[in-house]
Amino acid sequence: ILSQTYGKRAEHFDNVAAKDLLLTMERKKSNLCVSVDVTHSQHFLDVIDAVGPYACLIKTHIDIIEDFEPSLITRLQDLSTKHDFMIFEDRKFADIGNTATLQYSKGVHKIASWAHVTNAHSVAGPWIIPALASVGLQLGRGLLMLAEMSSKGSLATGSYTEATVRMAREHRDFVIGFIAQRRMEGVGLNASSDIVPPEDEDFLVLTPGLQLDVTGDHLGQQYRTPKEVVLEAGCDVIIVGRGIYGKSEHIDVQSTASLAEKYREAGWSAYEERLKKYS
Ligand code: UP6
Repeated sequence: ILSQTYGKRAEHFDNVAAKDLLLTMERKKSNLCVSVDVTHSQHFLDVIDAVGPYACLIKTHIDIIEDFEPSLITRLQDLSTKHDFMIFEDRKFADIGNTATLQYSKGVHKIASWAHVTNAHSVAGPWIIPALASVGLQLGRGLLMLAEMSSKGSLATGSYTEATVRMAREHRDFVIGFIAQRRMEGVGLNASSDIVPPEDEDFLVLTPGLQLDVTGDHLGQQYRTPKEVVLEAGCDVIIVGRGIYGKSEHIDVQSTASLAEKYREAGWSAYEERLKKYS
C-alpha cells in the first residue's frame, strides 16, 4: 500500500466516496483535510473559501454552528464545487443502530443528504455499520470507523482497536477506512477471525492531531507533524484544524490560506517521500 499512489489505490475500492476522495487527492495533490471547528456561519464559510484550494476534504462539526440554517448547506456545497473538495461530517455516531440511522438522516442537519463521508464509534457494537449503511450506501456515502483517537488517555487501544478493524472488514462496501494514528491493514487478525482479508487489503487512514510547531492543547489533544503521520506512521490524510484557522473569531484570509498551503505542501511532500521510500 505504501508504495502505491492515491490514484492507483482508488482501484481497490468499490465505494464511490472512497474512490472520489482518492481521485480528488491525486488531482489536487493534496492529502490535507481541514477541520473547520468555528461556530458562526459566515466565519465557517470564509475559512472554507480560504482553505478550499488546498484541501481534498473539509471536515465539519455542523452541530457547533450557532446560527445554522439549511441554506448553509447549499453554500457549503457551492464551495465544494468551486474548490473541488469533498465533505466529511465528523459526527462520531455512537448509539444503537435505530437511533444512529435517525441522527444520520433526520433532524435539523440531515447529514446523509450532504456529507460524502461520516464516522462512527464501535463502542455500541457492529450493528451501527449496517444501520448507517441502510441510509448512506444508496447515496454513495462512505463511513470511517474510529479505531484510535489522538487524545491523551484514549480507551480506543489494543483489543478495542482490533475489534473495530474486524467490524470494518465485514462491511467493506460502506466502511472505507479509519480515524486512527497508524495503518490498520492486518490489525485484529487471529484464529477466531472468519474473514481472510485480501493480500492488498486497503483501508484509508485519516489522522487528526497535527500541528507543525505545537505538541498539544490544554485539553488533552496531542499533536504530531505531517512527516511523522504520513511518512513514519503511513497515514493517508492529515486532519488539521486550529493549526490553520487559529484562535481568532475573525478570519485573516491571507494567513489562513497560506497556512493551508503550508500544511498541504508538508503533507504532500511527506507522501512523495513515502512513495520513494517504499518503491
Ligand atoms: N478529532 C481529534 N482526534 C480524534 C478524532 N477527532 O482531534 O481522535 C477531531 C476533533 C477536531 C479535530 O473533533 O474537530 O479532529 C482536531 O482539531 P485541532 O487540529 O484543532 O486539534
